[in-house]
Amino acid sequence: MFDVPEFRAMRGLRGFAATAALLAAAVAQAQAQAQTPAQPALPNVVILATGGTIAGAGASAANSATYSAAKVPVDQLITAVPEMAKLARVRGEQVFQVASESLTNDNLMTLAKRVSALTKLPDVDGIVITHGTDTLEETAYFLTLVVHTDKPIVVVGSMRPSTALSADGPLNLYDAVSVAASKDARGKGVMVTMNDEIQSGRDVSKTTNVVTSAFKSQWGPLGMVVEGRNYWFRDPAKRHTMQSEFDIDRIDALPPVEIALGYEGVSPVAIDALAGSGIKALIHAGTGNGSVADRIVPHLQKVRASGIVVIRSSRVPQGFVLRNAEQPDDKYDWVVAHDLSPQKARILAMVALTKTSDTKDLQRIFWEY
Ligand code: DAS
Repeated sequence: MFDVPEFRAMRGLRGFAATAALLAAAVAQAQAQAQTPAQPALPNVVILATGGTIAGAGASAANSATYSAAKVPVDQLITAVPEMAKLARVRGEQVFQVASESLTNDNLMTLAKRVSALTKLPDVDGIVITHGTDTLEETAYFLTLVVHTDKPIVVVGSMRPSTALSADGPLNLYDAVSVAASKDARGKGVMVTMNDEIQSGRDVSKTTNVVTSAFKSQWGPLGMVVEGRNYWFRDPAKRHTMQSEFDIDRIDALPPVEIALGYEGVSPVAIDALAGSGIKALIHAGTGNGSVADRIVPHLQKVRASGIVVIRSSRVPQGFVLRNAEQPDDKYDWVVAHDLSPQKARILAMVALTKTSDTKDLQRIFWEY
């Protein structure tokens, strides 16, 4: 077809023109690449999944509070937020798949040892732990006490299941990976990203049991994370991670520590029962500034006399317990929990008791951590 000299000539010319155009395009691309600096390699972030609402699923999108926790596997959590791939090279491990109210001391130890091992790997730049919100604050505090690293570790949950309208999990997870991938988040202790805020794992608590703004610190957040950028407003005030005298790699087990609540009309039954159960310390979650009902004082004195450490905390979420104010702590040889909630005082007591049961040393530890 068209096999005439003129066409042959034209076809030759067209072939030459096409080759020239391809060459020109190749040269232009090479020049462009030469001018565009190579993109720096993305940081490596590992997501350790433990369960909770962030992995929850409800029957319908309208179920923001009625759902089953701990259903969605970690790989699905990652694929649900493809934008994270622009922040970091992300990979996931399913450590547990449970609602966090059911986590045990052994689970805490397993998780912390895995986190510690990962932080030692040169190709791990940050770690995210997805977690139920009920005990998230306890895990975050435990990790900040015992994991020796300045790499960012971020614990994250959600108040609504992944299947709900306006689910908060995907953005919380995106923020957590963003912070974990950030150089400016190094050395801040273990953090929690919820509702655009970056909270200190030590200070944060779940203060409301249904809203997405549930997580608050009485001393305020460390900062905020917005569209993948961190805005810092304060640093942690207490010892953590690299500055901690406690190291998960040298802890084999956590001693039993329990909590007894103070309230109007309280009887000594719970305290007496706990005292006989083999505990090493008892946290008294008192009213007001750690007050103890007068009929309870002799029972706590008996607990102390048996060798069990007594630690006065308060059921009141704000403020801190003053030593020798509501009770003569020096005289009774009791410890005060400072600003720690009863549940966080228990975490610190378990960790501290792996090293000392001397009450003066324990009180120092409660001032410093
Ligand atoms: N049961 C809660 C938990 O796993 C669900 C949640 O809020 O994450 O902590």
